[in-house]
Amino acid sequence: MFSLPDLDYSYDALGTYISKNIMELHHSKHHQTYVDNLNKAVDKAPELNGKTIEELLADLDNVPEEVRKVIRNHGGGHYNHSMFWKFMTPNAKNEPTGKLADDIKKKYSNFQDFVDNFSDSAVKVFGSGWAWLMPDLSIVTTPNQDNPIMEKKPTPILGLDVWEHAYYLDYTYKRADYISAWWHVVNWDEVEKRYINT
Ligand code: MN3
Repeated sequence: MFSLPDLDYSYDALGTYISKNIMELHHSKHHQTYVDNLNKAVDKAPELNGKTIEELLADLDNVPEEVRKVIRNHGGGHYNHSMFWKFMTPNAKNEPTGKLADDIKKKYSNFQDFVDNFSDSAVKVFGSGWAWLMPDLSIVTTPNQDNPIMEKKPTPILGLDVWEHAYYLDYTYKRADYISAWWHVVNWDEVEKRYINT
C-alpha cells in the first residue's frame, strides 16, 4: 500500500509564495487522490504487490494493460508530488552552492541564465505537466503526471508542477508569476544532495 507522505513543513510555511490554501488542497486532496487511485489499481493486479513506485513507473510496459494508464497517471502523480514537496522549503537559500553551483555556471553562463531557461520551459508546457532538471543539468518537460523515468531516463534532481491546481488560487492564469515566486522556496540543499548522489 502506498501512502501520502507528510510534509517537512506546515501548510502555511511557504508564506505568500504558495499559500496555505493551495498547499493544503494540493497535498491533502490532489496528492491523496493519486495515492488512493494508485492503491486501487495495484489491488487489481496482485502481481504488482511489493514493487516500489520507481519500479512500476520505470517499467510500465510490464504493468498489466488494464491498470497501466491508471498507474501511469496516478502512480506518476504520487511519485512526482512526493518529490515536489521535498523540492521546497521555508528556509530556502537563494542559490545553490558547491559543485552544483559551479556546474550550473559551466553549462549556463550564470545562475540567472539557468533560472530563465528553466522558467521559460515551464511557462511553455502546454496544458498540465512538469518541468525537470536532470542530473546532466539539462532541462526537460513532461505532460500530465509523466516523469523522465518512464522514458528510461535518470531521476530528475528538481521538478516544478505547472498544473493549474498548483497555482490558480494564488496566481489565476499567471503561471509565470507562480514560477517567479517558486524560485524563492526552492530547497537547494535537497537538489545539491540529489545531484551529488546521482
Ligand atoms: Mn500537482
